[in-house]
Amino acid sequence: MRIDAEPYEYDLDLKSAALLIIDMQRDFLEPGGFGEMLGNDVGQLRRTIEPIRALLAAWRQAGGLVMHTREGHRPDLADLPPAKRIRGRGITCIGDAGPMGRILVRGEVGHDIIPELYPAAGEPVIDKPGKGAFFATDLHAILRNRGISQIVVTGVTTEVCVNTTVREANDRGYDCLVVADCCGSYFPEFHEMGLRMVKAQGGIFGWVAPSRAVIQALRDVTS
Ligand code: TIU
Repeated sequence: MRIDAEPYEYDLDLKSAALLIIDMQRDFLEPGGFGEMLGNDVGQLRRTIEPIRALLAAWRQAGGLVMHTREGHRPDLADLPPAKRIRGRGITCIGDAGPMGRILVRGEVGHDIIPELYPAAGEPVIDKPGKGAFFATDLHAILRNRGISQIVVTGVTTEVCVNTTVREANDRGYDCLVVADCCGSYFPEFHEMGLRMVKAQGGIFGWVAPSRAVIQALRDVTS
């Protein structure tokens, strides 16, 4: 399945591919969570919801593997680096009570994935303590056990968790296709540069394509 991508076409093999949806959690996309705690306008990220929803529907329809990640920490905060706890130096810190429960803590309402993109039964959810989805998680083992070598990457934020994960994946030998309009940042210029960094130098970390190119390819195989 050829997808029109940059810097050149991406040859998607659905049986060897996973759609990875990174950190589409209330804590990043709704007021009162971690994103706002850091001083960000969470409205910047919400434009990604509809494109991801459409791609997710097409991917599920085609029978592809879907995986989700969530950034967050143990309720006892034993896995939280001290510098990360006070990041932003605001009034509230990770682990403090907020309107959606304790900020960035597993099991709290704010930590969970937004209802629009909620995981379906059987779709693996990876809980990660860091920015990269491979650090201190079983993502690599799950992908290998399922014979996955290609990752179609979506989610937030482009220059933080998406870029970190793509770099980790690239060094582990995965071919990453980043879906441009399905990623977002609190800073539009960082989003733009985050995508450019992936596809520069002949695709130094991977490929970039718009969701319409991926959805079109999926429709061609399912019709
Ligand atoms: N702050 C910011 O842009 N992002 C994060 O802290 N985590 C993710 O990107 N998920």
